[in-house]
Amino acid sequence: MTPTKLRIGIVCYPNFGGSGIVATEIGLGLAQRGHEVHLITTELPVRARQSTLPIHFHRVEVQDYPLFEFPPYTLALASRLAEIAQQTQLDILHLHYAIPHAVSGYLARQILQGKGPRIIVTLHGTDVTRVGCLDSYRSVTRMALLASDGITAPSHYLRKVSYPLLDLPDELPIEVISNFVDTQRFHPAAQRSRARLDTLFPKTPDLHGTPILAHLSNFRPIKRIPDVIDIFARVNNALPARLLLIGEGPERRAAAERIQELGLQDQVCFLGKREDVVQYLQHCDLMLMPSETESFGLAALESMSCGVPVIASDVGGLHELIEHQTSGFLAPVYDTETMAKFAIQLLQDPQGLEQMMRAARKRALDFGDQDAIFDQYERFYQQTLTQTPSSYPCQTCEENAHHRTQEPTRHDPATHSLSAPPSSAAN
Ligand code: GMT
Repeated sequence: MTPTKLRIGIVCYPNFGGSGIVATEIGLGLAQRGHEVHLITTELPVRARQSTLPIHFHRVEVQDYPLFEFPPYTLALASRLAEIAQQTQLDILHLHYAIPHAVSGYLARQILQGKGPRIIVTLHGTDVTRVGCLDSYRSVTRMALLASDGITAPSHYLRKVSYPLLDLPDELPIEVISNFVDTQRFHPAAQRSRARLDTLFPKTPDLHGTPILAHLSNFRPIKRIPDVIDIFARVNNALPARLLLIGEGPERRAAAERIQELGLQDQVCFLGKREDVVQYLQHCDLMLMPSETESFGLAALESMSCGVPVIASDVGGLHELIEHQTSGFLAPVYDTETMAKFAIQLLQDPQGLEQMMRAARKRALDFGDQDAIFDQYERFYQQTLTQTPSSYPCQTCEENAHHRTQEPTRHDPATHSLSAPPSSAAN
């Protein structure tokens, strides 16, 4: 889209979490477009490992010391960001997941004495809804966000709740830029076949060819794994089925125990963490996402892009992504009975299932195709670069109580005035 090539630093948690995936894919997509991309993380993110694109990787080393109960990652990252920003003359520093990355970015700017790249923070979900809003983190996160040059969120839901939860002023712009998927990589199977996954269920040959429900997550309590199992058990009572669990996390052991208690162990396959999820997803019938909250639900979009409809709780960004009864189903959170009812209804109606599979794929193409989203990020970066860099709070006027009570949106260091930028979008 834009001919200007930028030097972009990207910071994220490099694990299997959605925020790390989104951050890495933005980096890869923008490198593909000719920008100079620097990934600054504790290890090379999963999705960057197999890429041949010329991405620069800078490891963040967190030095430990016997006195420390917790190694100070925030400080190590801040020092590394300042060093890299200076060495590589970054134009943009894009920080994913506010805690503590927004604060490290803020500190890096202080080290660079206000010079250096424009700082953009992408809020992802629990950095606002579960962690950022806690007393232990809210004030420092808020301060770092006020001092940033731009903030984005992947859904209107997350944008809206960020204001009250982080106590942000209404005038502070938060740009909604949706999460996205590579619809060419995450695609429906040329020939969908449940039988392709039969080898994953070797102990139940009599069930080979029966429907397969899937769940993909990091198995944290917020994902409601017991509800996934409950929905599956209800479906299986109505019609024989199988369950594919993809991912790894703290709830996995309890899940295995519950499945054993229900006597369903031979119908459930734990695949663990996978980098190659497409080949499994694209042969499943349905995806279950009964999460307690979800700012976006990246796994739902990936599943839909593979032509697999999602039955989800009607929360957060899932409400914006899934069109109820067209490209999936939404039910009240914790209502496993209704979610199971939708699943049974669909699995008993092959034509309806086919139709919904096509609608899910279409929704992914229309809503979250990555090229349109990369255009948006490029525009947002350019817009941020045309603004005066933010430097709130500033040494010169830090003592000015007026500035604090007026809740500045962006502080202009040239005039020490505090005003909303031209593109200010009200809450
Ligand atoms: O916020 C989190 O729980 C972590 C984060 C992650 O790294 O997995 O997930 C959030 O960010 C994803 C990418 O933007 C979203 O798709 C997830 O919906 C969101 N998770 C929650 O809001 C619970």
